[in-house]
Amino acid sequence: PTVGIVGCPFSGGQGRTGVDLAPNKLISAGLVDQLSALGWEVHYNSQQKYIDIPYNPIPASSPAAPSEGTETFNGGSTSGSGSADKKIQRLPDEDIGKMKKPRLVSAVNQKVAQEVEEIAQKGWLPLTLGGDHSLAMGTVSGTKAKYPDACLIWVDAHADINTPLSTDSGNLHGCPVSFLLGLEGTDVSPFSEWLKPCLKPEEIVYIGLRDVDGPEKEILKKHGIKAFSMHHVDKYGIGKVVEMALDHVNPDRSKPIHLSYDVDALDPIVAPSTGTPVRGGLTFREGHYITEALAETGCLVSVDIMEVNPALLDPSSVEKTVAAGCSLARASLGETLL
Ligand code: DIR
Ligand code: MN
Ligand code: MN
Ligand code: MN
Repeated sequence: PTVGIVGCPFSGGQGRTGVDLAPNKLISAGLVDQLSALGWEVHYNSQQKYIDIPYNPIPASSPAAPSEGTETFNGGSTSGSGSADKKIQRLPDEDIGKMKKPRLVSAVNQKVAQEVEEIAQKGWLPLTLGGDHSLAMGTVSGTKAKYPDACLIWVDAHADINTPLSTDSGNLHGCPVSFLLGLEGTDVSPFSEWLKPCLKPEEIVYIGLRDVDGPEKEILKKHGIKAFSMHHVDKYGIGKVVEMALDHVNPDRSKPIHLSYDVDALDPIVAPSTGTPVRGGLTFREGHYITEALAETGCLVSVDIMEVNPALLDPSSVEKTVAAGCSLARASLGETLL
């Protein structure tokens, strides 16, 4: 089997820089060799296609210090010292309604959608390393282009289903699911120029929720979207929750599965270096059980590992979080304990 790693160094869907450093960190930690050792042929993109997007992603006042040799198209890349950067004309990216950095988020996700689709069309498994979770607009769109009947398993502390109308923060990493579903307010430029609603409410299931905004709860209820919160994990155990989740979106275990994994689903003790940690999360084993059980179905066709932020907290926290990102990727691609 072949995996195509889409490293996407993007932080424009939320307010904290550093999440753009995760793809390089996960690769530096040895992910390519680890996946090769599991028997995968591994292809890894250069991230080059993401650096020439012509929107200024950060306010002029932001301090910026990109590390040498790190290709980013957000935090720091506009500081003027990067040689690649000087060739890029930066256009303003004003808020649209409440949405922050809409042009940048849209342009990046359009490229991600193309890249994920290209990899999937070859019959390879796209493994997208975020970057923030707004990138799932692109990854899921790309997967759905190849596999129209794919279901989506969203592992997260958050529902990420705010609409451009309901969002309080304006951060688009809190909104990707509403765009994929085509909810009210998402038929808006520049997204509507490429992002077509591709997901039905009965095709998504959540695991790990514990920080859901009021309007998001209403949206989940209104559309009858299945969600297993941490309460359900406590009540039934993770084994039963994954079984019930699959029974909902994939009763015959016959449909392709896209797994979109936000590492903040894990407890902050397990994955501390992430932008919006919420206590009371999945244990290390619960978090990995989900990926192992999904790998066992043989239906996984696309995987996202999102929201690792190597710029947050101390070196030991970063190491834990990066290691968790790598081990979740390995388990999703079939690593077993025995
Ligand atoms: C919140 C937080 N619901 C928002 N969302 C986060 O900004 O819309 N998503 N952190 O990952
Ligand atoms: Mn989250
Ligand atoms: Mn998320
Ligand atoms: Mn988040």
